[in-house]
Amino acid sequence: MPLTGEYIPSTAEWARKQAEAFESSDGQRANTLRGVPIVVLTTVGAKTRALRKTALMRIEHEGRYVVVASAGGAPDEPKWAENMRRHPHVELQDGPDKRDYDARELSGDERAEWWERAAAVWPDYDEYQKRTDRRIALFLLEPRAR
Ligand code: F42
Repeated sequence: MPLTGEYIPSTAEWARKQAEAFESSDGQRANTLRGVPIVVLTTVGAKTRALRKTALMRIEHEGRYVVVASAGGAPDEPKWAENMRRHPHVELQDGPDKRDYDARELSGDERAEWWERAAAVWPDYDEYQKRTDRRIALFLLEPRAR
């Protein structure tokens, strides 16, 4: 069941533009960052309950995805992370495919395994983690039963 609600654009202009161009072109445009594929995550706002759309690096393995709340290693966690803790039902668009997922925050060995996969796709994640005392959260997205 797709998410419904008012869409409120991100205040990060560059990221908003990429998310909107990607979504409006069915994933045909604005679909990479420095040549690496991206996806667009839709979350329900923790406070507004509005739809929030976020461009993120595409990290996929056997039909499941992980999203990395790095925000470039900024001290503050990206807002979409708390949205997902409050409302784990999310949508993810990969190319033309938009599906519903349940988000679950990772820890322990499972987190370490997926961190390796994430850093293999986007090595800067290791740099981002060095820049902040904040432990960068990883969320696993598992397909919801249709
Ligand atoms: N960010 C990452 O963290 N990881 C990535 O892998 C990543 C890849 C990526 C690729 C391409 C690209 O264009 C951007 C990429 N980004 C990546 C940046 C990402 O798209 C986001 O811009 C970034 O993670 C910051 O996310 P954010 O949710 O903090 O966005 C801010 C700028 C924002 O939009 N804030 C809103 C605002 O009004 O200031 C609020 C958004 C929100 O969700 N509000 C909540 C609500 O209820 O609506 C309330 C939140 C609260 O508790 O206050």
